[in-house]
Amino acid sequence: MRRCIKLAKRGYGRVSPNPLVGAVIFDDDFNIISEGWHEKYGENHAERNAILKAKGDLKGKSIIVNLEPCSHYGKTPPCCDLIIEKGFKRVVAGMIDPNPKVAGEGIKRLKNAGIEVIVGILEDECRSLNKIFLKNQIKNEPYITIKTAATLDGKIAAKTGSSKWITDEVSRSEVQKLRNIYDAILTSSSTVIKDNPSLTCRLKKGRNPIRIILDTNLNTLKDSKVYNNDGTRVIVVVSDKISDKQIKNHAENAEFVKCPLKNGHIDIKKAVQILYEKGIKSILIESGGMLNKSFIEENLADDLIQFIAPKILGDKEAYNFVYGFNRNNISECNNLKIMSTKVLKNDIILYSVFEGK
Ligand code: AOF
Ligand code: ZN
Repeated sequence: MRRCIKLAKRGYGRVSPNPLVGAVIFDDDFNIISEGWHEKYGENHAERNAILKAKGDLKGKSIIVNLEPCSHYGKTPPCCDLIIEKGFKRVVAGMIDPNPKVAGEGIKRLKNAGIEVIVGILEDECRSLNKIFLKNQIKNEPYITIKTAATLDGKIAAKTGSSKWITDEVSRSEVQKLRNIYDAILTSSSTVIKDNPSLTCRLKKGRNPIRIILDTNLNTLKDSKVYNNDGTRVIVVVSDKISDKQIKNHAENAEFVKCPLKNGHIDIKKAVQILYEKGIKSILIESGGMLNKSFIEENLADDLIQFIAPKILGDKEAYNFVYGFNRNNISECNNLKIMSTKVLKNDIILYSVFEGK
């Protein structure tokens, strides 16, 4: 199963809105006969790729896959039909497919064909691998992660605004990996104005995420780097009070979405739903304390990825990665669950999930 998960990750950035899936075919002595993964949206599923690559008869062999084999006709025919046709004796699945078109039907069909089926191996890891797909299928909402790069005392910039370079180059290359995973990166107009980021993915085999800018009053300059015409989709979410004329005069290659306001700012709950309907299944927020706070306060963020540098800024006027809750008691805190940590060269990454998510 660990091998399946590893193979599945080769699909990062290429399979959305479909799940990440890897499959391994093996014999009774646990020799690997073939492996495959879901490589690209709309193309063969992992199981079919592993089967097509295998040489020789597959009768009596076993196949292990991190997601239940499908039973429906989508862009491709049902994988469980192919597994039955090839005469496999055993199927091991990491988890049930949450897609209502499958949801246990694949397992049932395999069992009815006399195949031994084992479900739930490394299930937590399998669920975490497909956390985006799971949330999309169950809630019809995008998966939202807040990413921050801060000092030990939680500062993302000094009071002068200087924020380069809190974390080191190893951390920054990890951020590139994240940008390759999410459908879109979301930031605020103030971050665009202050930092002029490009928000691209500079990995060799990576692809650029869609760029989303929340710009209530259309304050960003149209020659900001985020509007570079590099073939990447750019979406600007503006107030529904912004006129078509203002939009026409702004960046030519961007799409504009008008959104109602809440307390003078974009209603992010509405914005997120509009974006989901536009095909954005996962969002990485790379912004400042205000926007981070809004996503946390509206209970929209699923998890938090914190890059922490071993530095202390210590100025109470410096910018915090979350700003403006004004809470007086510890009992009013937002609680998270720490899932894992990764020690890099100088910095660490802390992964936590918001309580109730
Ligand atoms: C994948 N890759 O390896 C597996 C999937 O439209 P289709 O035919 O590509 O079907 C997509 C659904 O198939 C997907 O939502 C999931 O339920 C199931 N399994 N999908 O993209 C795979 N095994
Ligand atoms: Zn399938």
